[in-house]
Amino acid sequence: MSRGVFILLEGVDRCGKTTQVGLLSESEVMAPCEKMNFPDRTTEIGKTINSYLKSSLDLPDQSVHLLFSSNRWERQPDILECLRQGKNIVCDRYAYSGVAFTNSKVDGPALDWCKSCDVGLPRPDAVLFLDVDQSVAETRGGFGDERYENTTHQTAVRKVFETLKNEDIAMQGDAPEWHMVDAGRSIEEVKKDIEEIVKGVKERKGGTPIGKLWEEGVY
Ligand code: NYM
Ligand code: MG
Repeated sequence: MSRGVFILLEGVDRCGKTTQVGLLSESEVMAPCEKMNFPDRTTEIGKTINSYLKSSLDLPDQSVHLLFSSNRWERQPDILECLRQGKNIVCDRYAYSGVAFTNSKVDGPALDWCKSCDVGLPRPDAVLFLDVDQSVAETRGGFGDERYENTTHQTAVRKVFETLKNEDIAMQGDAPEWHMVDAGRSIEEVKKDIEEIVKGVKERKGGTPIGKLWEEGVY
């Protein structure tokens, strides 16, 4: 039995990720599929993260960064088991959000420090970046409800995503594939585009070993 593929959807807040993760998880191209999302607010660590995002708890930037990372590590065994059992994973945010949202803070921790916490996690086969104009994202419902949801921070977050994309492209062979998806279109158009991308990823990555994130090229 071949392993499952690990598809990650990333982007700024209100880019439509959660909608598309839901649709992709039900699409036949991903069957059998396990849907995951980070932060996973259901765990004890996730509940603390939720309090931080709702601004009912303050923490130093490094401390909350480690909680976000730890929230991924606590799902590491499940991710590996799924992939080994031949189940595909579609994931709503992962370590890329982790690095982008922390490193983009004013006087935030350095990029390499941010990345180091997630080095060795199961590596996604592909990062699908849902790209939407910041002005469009901000008109979508709920923008501004949580910490980080302001124009200045979101603009800085985009720049770090761009850096991470370029680093992965420079790593070539073993890095996740990056695909920029124009998420300013209708839900149906974006969905079709994503499904086509995923078909290609399955063909290219299906038979390869499960990789570890950011292990080569950084240290
Ligand atoms: N976020 C998400 C981080 O700051 N670090 C992380 O590691 C992850 C996974 O949490 N603004 C931020 C991005 C979002 C916020 O995510 C909540 P969501 O997908 O809106 O529930
Ligand atoms: Mg959000």
